[in-house]
Amino acid sequence: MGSLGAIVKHPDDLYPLLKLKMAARHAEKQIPSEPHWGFCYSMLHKVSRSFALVIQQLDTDLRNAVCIFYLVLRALDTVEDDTSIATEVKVPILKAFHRHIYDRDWHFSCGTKEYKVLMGQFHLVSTAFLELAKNYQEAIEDITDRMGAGMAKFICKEVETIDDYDEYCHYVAGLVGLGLSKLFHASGKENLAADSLSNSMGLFLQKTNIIRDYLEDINEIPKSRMFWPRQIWSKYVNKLEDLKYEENSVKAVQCLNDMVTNALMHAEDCLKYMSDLRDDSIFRFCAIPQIMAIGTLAICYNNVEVFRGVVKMRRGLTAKVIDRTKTIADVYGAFFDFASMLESKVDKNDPNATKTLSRLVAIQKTCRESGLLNKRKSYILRKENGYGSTLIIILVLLFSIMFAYSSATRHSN
Ligand code: D61
Ligand code: MG
Repeated sequence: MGSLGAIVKHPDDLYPLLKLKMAARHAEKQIPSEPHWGFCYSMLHKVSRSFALVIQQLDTDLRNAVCIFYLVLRALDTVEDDTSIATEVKVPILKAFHRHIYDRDWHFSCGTKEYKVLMGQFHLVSTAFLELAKNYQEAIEDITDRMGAGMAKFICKEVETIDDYDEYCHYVAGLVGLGLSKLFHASGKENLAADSLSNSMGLFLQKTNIIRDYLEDINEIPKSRMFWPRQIWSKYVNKLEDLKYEENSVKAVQCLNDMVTNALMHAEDCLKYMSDLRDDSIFRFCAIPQIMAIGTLAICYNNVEVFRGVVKMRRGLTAKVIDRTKTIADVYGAFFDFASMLESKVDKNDPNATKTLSRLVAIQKTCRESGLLNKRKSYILRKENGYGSTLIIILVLLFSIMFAYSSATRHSN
């Protein structure tokens, strides 16, 4: 659907979309003038528009550390993801990456498009890294070391069991959660969160990506990449690629629902992590991606389109999430709404229906027990399938003008 069509169907997307556009424009104007910091921030905008927006609202000193943390790990991930690099070249780079960040002369060319630019100019990221406070540098180095070693381990190893799946996701995303918690603590704004909760924040996001990106990853050239654990998909098909063929649609959707049910396990830890945050901008930075994740799971669940193309949240809905996520009450509200949407999509004949429903009920219970549900402006699902407030306001205005006009003409007669 074109953007105009989307707005006619969801008129109350218009205001948050415009607001988001202005915020993005404002953020791009704020790019620092020193060349290395300028490069880092403009790279951040090119590589991840959504993370760039949430990072932008952190205070300068923490923002710089998070920006470099992001770019260092994105560069490491570019090495991991480049399927054209031979294993014997790739593994040593992944393992030594945490040392390369201190070396302004280190350089390795790989990746495509904006990732290629990031790798080509990596010395500018190193230069900025070396200007960070020592405690930030140490946290970034430690996570880069552990992530690189974990990625190297999985270069030669497939994700077989659910434990392997959790272990892989720990390396590539759970560790980001641990590192961020360290940076938040180092900034003096937050208490240090428990590792298991920080890990869950990353697992929930990574598992959502892995579910949503099935088709893109399986079709990867020259070699497909597979992250769905055999222990789950082997219950439904003989080979992971069989899920994409039309004749297996029923099994494919059951497998997808099994994967979504697995991801939902982390939702309650995420709610606990977010409810412990005290700083407003750190809170928003953490909460926005989490709400997008549960929203993405809700649209992917029981949806065969995941095996046919890209299933993504509407841009307008994303803009609404960014606009309306201010407090923990908004998070409970969004999790409650998306859990309800998921609940309405569960088919009684799905092999995991009971398990899925019990996870959803648990999430709804946590949200209800917060005592904050009725304090919210009702959220996402509101007016999702009708005409929104904008249209109603326009109609009311139109009618009042007509009424005023007709009564004015009546009085003059
Ligand atoms: C609070 C706020 C943000 C959080 C968090 C807690 C906990 C964890 C994360 C963000 C990380 C979530 C990663 C989810 C997206 N997955 C990927 O990008 C995959 O690559 C993983 C390795 C590189 C991680 C780089 C990263 C990502 C987000 C960050 C960050 C670093 C630093 C600070 C803030 C956020 C994925 O990438 C390709 C793709 O998704 O298409 C992959 O290769 O599997
Ligand atoms: Mg990767």
